[in-house]
Amino acid sequence: MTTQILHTTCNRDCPDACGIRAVVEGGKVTQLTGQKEHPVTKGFLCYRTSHFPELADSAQRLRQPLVRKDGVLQPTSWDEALALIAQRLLQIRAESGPAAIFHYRSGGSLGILKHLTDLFFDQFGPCTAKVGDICSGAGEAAQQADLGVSDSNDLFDLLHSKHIVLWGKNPAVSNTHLVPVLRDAKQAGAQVVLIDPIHHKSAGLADERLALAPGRDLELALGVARCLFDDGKVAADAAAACDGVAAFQQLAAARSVAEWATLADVPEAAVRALAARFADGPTAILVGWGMQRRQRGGAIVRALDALCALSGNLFRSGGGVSFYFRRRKAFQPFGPKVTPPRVVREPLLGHDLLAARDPQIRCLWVTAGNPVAMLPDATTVARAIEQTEFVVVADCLLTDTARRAHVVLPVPTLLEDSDLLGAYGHHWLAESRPVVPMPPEVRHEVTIFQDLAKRVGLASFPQDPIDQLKRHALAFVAGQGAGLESLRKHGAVRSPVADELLFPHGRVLTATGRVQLLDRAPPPPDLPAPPARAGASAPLWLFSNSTEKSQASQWAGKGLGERLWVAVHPDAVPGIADGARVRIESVAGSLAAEVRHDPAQRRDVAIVPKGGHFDRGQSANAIIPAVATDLGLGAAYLDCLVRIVPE
Ligand SMILES: Nc1nc2c(c(=O)[nH]1)N[C@H]1C(S)=C(S)[C@@H](COP(=O)(O)OP(=O)(O)OC[C@H]3O[C@@H](n4cnc5c(=O)[nH]c(N)nc54)[C@H](O)[C@@H]3O)O[C@H]1N2
Ligand SMILES: Nc1nc2c(c(=O)[nH]1)N[C@H]1C(S)=C(S)[C@@H](COP(=O)(O)OP(=O)(O)OC[C@H]3O[C@@H](n4cnc5c(=O)[nH]c(N)nc54)[C@H](O)[C@@H]3O)O[C@H]1N2
Ligand code: SF4
Ligand SMILES: [Mo]
Repeated sequence: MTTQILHTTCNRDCPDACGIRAVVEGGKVTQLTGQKEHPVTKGFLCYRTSHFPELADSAQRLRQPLVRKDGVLQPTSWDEALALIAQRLLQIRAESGPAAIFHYRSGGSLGILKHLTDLFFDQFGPCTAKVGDICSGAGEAAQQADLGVSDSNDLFDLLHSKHIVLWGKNPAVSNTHLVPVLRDAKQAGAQVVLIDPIHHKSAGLADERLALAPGRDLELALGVARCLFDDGKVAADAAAACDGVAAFQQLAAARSVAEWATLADVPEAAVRALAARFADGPTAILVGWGMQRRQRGGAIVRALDALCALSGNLFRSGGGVSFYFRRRKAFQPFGPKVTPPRVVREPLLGHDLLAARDPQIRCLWVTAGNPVAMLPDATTVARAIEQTEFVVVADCLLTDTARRAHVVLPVPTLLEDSDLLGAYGHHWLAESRPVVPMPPEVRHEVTIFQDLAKRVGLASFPQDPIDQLKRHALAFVAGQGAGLESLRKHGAVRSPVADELLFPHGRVLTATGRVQLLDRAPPPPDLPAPPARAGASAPLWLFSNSTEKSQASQWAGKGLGERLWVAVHPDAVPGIADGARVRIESVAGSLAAEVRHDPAQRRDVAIVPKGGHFDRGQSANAIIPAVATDLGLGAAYLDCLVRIVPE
């Protein structure tokens, strides 16, 4: 049996975009590790991708196209599947116009060629498109408003930091390749502070931990700002670099430091100590995704931007307020931006699908996403999809969403794909290439759309081979050492269009060149709690955080198991034993689960894993109401109160 060592790049929705080293024996992947040469991957992969072959070989893997006949999904040929899709797309467009067709693409693969899906529907319509971003919408919109861009200093600039604040972030689980950088920074003398209501694996990295009250980051940030103003620690150049200093100072002055500390539920001394760290920089804020998935998520991230700028940490090496790395910046788009005839708001997808009129949404195309499990108010999302006349799902796995489709199209997995990747956790670019061939009845998404374009008469859709499409995408950077041949020769290449420092000249990218400081501080939302009843816990904040074993709804190995679990402090559920069966109730519904006592947690939180399957009754989203964030149409997944009730 021949053994080959082959390399590719992970395309999952993860900040790291790892270089993968695959050992392939007799045409099968027998081991996956990280590339040692990749400056960020450093030779290791996360649990979920190391164990990916088990999932790719499981019964969940889609290996041939399926078409619904007599109510049941049945294997069919590509010709039959694509002929049916072409006929229905043409018919629905002719009868109801392209607004009756809605294309939903999520982040199942971050490959840049996946954007050709958007191009197809832009050219065929333009069709109804999604707006908003349930993942990072609020944070990106906040940074866009404040800084004119959401991007970051070089990842390794953290080695110059004196303090690194992990603000609502759990890198040990969801951004694992940040961990060695944090360790190196600590070796070089940096202190790490973790600000998170939840006690999790990254606590082991922290020199100090603030377990503040859920959603009270705005109050904490204003308390820190108040200290900086009171103690004369606002940077000398802040007035010149920022617009709105006086108004922001007024927000901070609305309460005393002690009052802000009480509202955030942390000791006053901790607020003062945090302010001292900002004054004694360079201090970097690494903004996590969790707390911007709240109704005030935009305002919270804006407050962190303001803290960074006012404390003089925005323009210096070792500083910065990093939420995102602009992963698509280096790539040339495949077509112009078009204005869709109508939009569906991603955080309110179920509602908007059902409410759409003149025309109704008659066709839904889902690619690289499992909205039935992953969008809030999942029960309404499922119902809306079930009621849609014609649903096509392109995926590698038979998901909750695929089970509701009329046509299911099997596409390559991350080990079979061919594409280009940027990363949202560092500035390296790389290529993905198959380490194993895809099964015979699986097709690359680009070729699916090329075939479909011919069937529906779209002459303008590019029919070039995949390598040529990659060259098109790399046209901006090919002359600067990041062409396709360079990527192939060197593996990952640092993006030539990303500087070491995001703002090296003391100016940001807003219209005035100055930071726009937060000018309003909305109070915390008044959230509805389910009614009390005998034996039920007090209202608890429901967290649905990333777990090591899954990538959203894609579970490695045995998956979540039979029963959903919910972790709580024992005092939060008086009379309910560890291991007891319970129901988790919100105003939107309830789920069966098994209690896990965790004395390290606050007494007002309940934690379930992100990504449970809807049809197995394990998706937190079945009980999470659909509410948009204040900015960027994100989803306020975490503003959800539940009670734990014995079963
Ligand atoms: N293993 C694994 N890794 C993943 C993913 C996965 O599903 N599994 N998903 C990927 C994706 S899609 C994304 S977008 C990223 C991000 O994935 P996320 O899981 O969203 O991000 P994290 O930053 O790890 O986790 C959010 C953190 O925010 C904290 N948090 C929640 N509310 C608050 C609050 O009010 N205040 C503060 N200070 N903290 C709060 C949570 O307790 C949690 O620790 O990770 C990617 N990485
Ligand atoms: N309660 C709660 N809900 C959440 C979150 C949370 O923290 N809590 N996090 C939110 C976040 S941050 C995100 S990003 C979303 C994630 O939500 P989704 O993007 O829906 O995530 P997945 O469940 O990973 O679905 C991605 C699908 O893409 C498929 N796929 C992989 N590669 C390809 C490919 O090349 N082509 C195609 N067509 N398909 C492919 C996978 O098999 C998988 O079924 O979930 C959100 N939902
Ligand atoms: S999911 Fe993230 S950490 Fe895991 S291999 Fe892929 S890029 Fe690396
Ligand atoms: Mo995400």
